[in-house]
Amino acid sequence: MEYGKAPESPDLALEWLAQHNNKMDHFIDGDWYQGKDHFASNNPATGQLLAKVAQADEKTVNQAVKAAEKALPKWQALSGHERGQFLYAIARLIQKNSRLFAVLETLDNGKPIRESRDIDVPLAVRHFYHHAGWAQLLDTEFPEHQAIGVAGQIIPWNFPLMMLAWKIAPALATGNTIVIKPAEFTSLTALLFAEICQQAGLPKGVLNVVTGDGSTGQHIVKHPDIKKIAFTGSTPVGRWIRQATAGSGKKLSLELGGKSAFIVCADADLDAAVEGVVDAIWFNQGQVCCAGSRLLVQEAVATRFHQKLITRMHKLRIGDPMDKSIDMGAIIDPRQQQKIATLVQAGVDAGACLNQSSAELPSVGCFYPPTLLTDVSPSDQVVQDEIFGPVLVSMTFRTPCEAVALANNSRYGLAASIWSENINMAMHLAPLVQAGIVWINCTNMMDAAAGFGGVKESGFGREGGKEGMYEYLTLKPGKLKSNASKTKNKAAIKQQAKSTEPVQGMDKTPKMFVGGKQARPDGGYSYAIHNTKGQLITHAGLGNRKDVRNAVEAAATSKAWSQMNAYQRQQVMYFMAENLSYRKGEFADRLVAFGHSKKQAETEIETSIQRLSYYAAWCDKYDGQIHSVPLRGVAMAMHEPIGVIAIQCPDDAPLLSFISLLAPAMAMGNRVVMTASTAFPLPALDFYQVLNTSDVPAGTVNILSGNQQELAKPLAGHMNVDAIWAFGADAELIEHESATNLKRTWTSSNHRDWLEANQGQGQEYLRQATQVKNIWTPYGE
Ligand code: TAP
Repeated sequence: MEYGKAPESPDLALEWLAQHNNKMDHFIDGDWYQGKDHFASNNPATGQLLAKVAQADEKTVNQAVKAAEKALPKWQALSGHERGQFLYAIARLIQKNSRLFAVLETLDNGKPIRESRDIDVPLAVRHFYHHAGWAQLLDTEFPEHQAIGVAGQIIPWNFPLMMLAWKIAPALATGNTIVIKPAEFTSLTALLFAEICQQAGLPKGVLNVVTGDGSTGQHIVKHPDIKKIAFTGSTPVGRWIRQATAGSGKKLSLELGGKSAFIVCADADLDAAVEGVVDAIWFNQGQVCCAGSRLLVQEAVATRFHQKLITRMHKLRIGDPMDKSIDMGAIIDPRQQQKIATLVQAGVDAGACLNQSSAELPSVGCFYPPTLLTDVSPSDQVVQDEIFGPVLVSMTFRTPCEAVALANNSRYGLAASIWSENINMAMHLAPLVQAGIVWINCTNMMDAAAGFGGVKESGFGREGGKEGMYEYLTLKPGKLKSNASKTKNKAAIKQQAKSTEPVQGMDKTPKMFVGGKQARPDGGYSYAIHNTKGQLITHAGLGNRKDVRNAVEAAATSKAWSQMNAYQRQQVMYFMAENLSYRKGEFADRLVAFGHSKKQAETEIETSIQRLSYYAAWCDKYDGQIHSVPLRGVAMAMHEPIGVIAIQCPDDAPLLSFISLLAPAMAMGNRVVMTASTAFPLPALDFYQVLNTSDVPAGTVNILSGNQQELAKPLAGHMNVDAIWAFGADAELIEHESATNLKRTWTSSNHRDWLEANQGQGQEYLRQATQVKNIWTPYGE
């Protein structure tokens, strides 16, 4: 049967553009703000000009930030209920104007009207309703938190309205004000949205939209009065932003690229899986961050599956995105089309077999056919790089173990899709795959109630769900002391500056602890340790980059701790508390030698024992959640360990701070590389005795000593370190170097009173020690 044409009328959107004389300005302080220069925004399906859009320079960005700052106090002073009412009004108004939004989005982006009408716009609406609810619940659900301030948000062109909603809704709900920049190719729905906010009566300056290219984004990133950057886009730009914001104290969330695996087991419902692939890679022309672009098929069914898939691929309809019966629309821009074609050609040159849809493409506009590349190798460029187009690469596997190895052989970790009629097998694979989202027998499921975001070079942070709310919140002042408060061990820290001069020769220097064994520093150097009166008490090993390498290797290859269940970890951690209790006397001597009074030493040790017990208790209680998504099935938010965490300990309370950071990381199943306090590393180095007698598997905890500043760079830059917490060393250096593999960072410029339970322990630590994986499983036939 042939399809007829079912075109949607563009008139509504064209009229809206005409009302603006096809020339769009910025939206600042509740009104239109004239831009100096304008660039063309074209319809990718026809190449025709839709409107001229303003280019924001530094002055315009400053203007927007000023308006956002001015609006902040009143916006924050509103009750959660009052702010929720605005979000609710915005949701209602988008719904009322949904046809206009859908048509404008399709004209501007080239995506099929069916998708903008049925997916993009409803999901945007859903985000505002969902977060209207969070605004209402803010005080009771996040009592210790408050808004960050002015949020700078930068979004890509593939889901312009949806990405905008994912960013703006939580920022407004939490009481932040906003400066947002849409992508250069697709600014129009963001400007229509600004108009909707005007209609909703949103106070002036709460939302500011500046349009422009990457340079506008750079001005936002670098603006000193912007306290939070939320970025969605490519990994290279995300990496630059990480470096540009290093040491600035800006909170950062990065939603970056992906190369998600689509795993088809031999027992899968193959016809359903074929439809899954269509949705995974040909939805939105494959310009989807979480696109299932790497197909992994079990060898036994690979030929049959490829045949079915190719047959289906030839039936896809490609053409005018305004046609309601079209499957695939236009690619965003001729440059992106060229990039796709070049990468595909490179794949073919490297030996891939090219299968392409035989559908006739429109003679004008920017189109690329659905493509399948088989006979590729795991290291091929087309397998490793994000193509961001309708191109699927396919490989085969024999065993589930091999499927996991292939799936994880990527620098990205955004999503994965697993197809099997054996739910035990699928649920076994889901935690093994390194990804922020796993879809079982489904794909591309998204909802405001479930967090979305990746691991590895797909970035960090989540959008949606309770987990997404924390991205726009910070702890209330008073919870932490500021830098101004004096550290207790000031004298020792001053002394330490002199004492890191290496001392030749080794004696009874306390050793470092690597891979379950005591280890001498690779360089053979030690440095002098003084007490708080400045008297020399002993020497400690001066670790170097080779010691870092050894410690990270030990942590990365030792998997036993992460494979233990929560109950087993809990037993070991209670055992650690017990063993520390047995050694109270030795640790007290160390602390007294350092300069503590006997009473201070006893208090610190007693609190350390309690803290170990506190996190032992949390091992089996920091549960995930079943999110209430509109699906006949479940979306499980699981708390997963991050992997290898490098932790730089502060100088104050040298035993307690060490344990306060070690214990939550261990409780959640991470392996750690601890860098002891430079000034007084002895209690941390002594702790190996507790570890050795408490059944902690070798490699789980590695302890280095030396100059933290020198160890910071190799640790922060190491590709096998997944997160770094810096309570001692320079935040700027750590954050800058962390951009290598986009590891998560937790740097604290505030001094903490480690003896205080509300500062030295709590769920903040557990959140830093985990990442949320959302696993979606529909049920029913
Ligand atoms: P990018 O080139 O990274 O652009 C994203 C946004 O950043 C655009 O608004 C862009 O402006 C701006 N930008 C460019 N250079 C900048 C700089 N130096 N400083 C600040 N801002 C800068 O990405 P794209 O090509 O638009 O989008 C595709 C990428 O986004 C893919 O990698 C895709 O996987 C990723 N993506 C990820 C997700 C999630 S949730 N993980 C969702 C959607 C897309 P211009 O457009 O004006 O250049």
